[in-house]
Amino acid sequence: MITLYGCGEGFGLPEISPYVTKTEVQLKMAGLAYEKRAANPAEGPKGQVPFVDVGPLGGGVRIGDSTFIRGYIERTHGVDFDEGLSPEQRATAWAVERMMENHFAWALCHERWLDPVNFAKGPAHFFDGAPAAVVDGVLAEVRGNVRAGGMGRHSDLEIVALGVRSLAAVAAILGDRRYLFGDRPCGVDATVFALLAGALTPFFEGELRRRAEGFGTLVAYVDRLMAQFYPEFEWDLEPVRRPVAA
Ligand SMILES: N[C@@H](CCC(=O)N[C@@H](CS)C(=O)NCC(=O)O)C(=O)O
Repeated sequence: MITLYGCGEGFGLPEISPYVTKTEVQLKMAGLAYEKRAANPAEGPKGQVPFVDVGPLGGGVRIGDSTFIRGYIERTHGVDFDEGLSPEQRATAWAVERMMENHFAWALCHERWLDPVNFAKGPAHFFDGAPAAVVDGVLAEVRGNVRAGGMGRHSDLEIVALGVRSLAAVAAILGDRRYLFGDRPCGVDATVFALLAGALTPFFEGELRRRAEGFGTLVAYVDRLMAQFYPEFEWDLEPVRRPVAA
């Protein structure tokens, strides 16, 4: 039995962490049974979620990082998430995955963590009950990480502009297809779905979300994959779609 450790439902999403969502969707794509538990990222082998425990009765080997978990699933369970893709499509899939996880995700992190209103209603609750100094320390660390990743060196408008370029790139690759590379989902669909759902959740306000809402094909793509992989979850984009009263 595989045990998947993540954050759990929240922020208007079936899973708070986009990386955990990616792994969960890939487990569902592979048709593998798994159990899900909430964990403190520090308990994972890389100090982050997701991580999985793949031993019997949850006492076995722990693997951290969504990309290495994917590799484990593919090697151990005879799955190729990119089956049927040409070498060029596989290369594009990898490039899109890196763009979304290592670039777009920083724009999302900036909107969620460094906008004071979004932070207060969302991530701040990870630290409920903690002294203010602890919260300030975490925020300083996040700000440092966003800056070290490069994104935090830009103005708010520049960060949104970079995020929008990634959205436009994904929309161009998707075209009018059901999934990124055709009629069946491949590995990178899990990543793209996870990051786009994170950007679109009506739980947070922000320019990046507003710009994401403007990509109708991406909104429909997230709706589709949400219904397919989280049919039990009430994905409520109504506040986003409802016309704003004059
Ligand atoms: N490269 C990692 C990224 C995972 C990641 O950034 N996880 C975040 C939650 S969204 C985390 O655990 N952050 C806690 C930390 O870095 O201390 C993956 O693909 O799994």
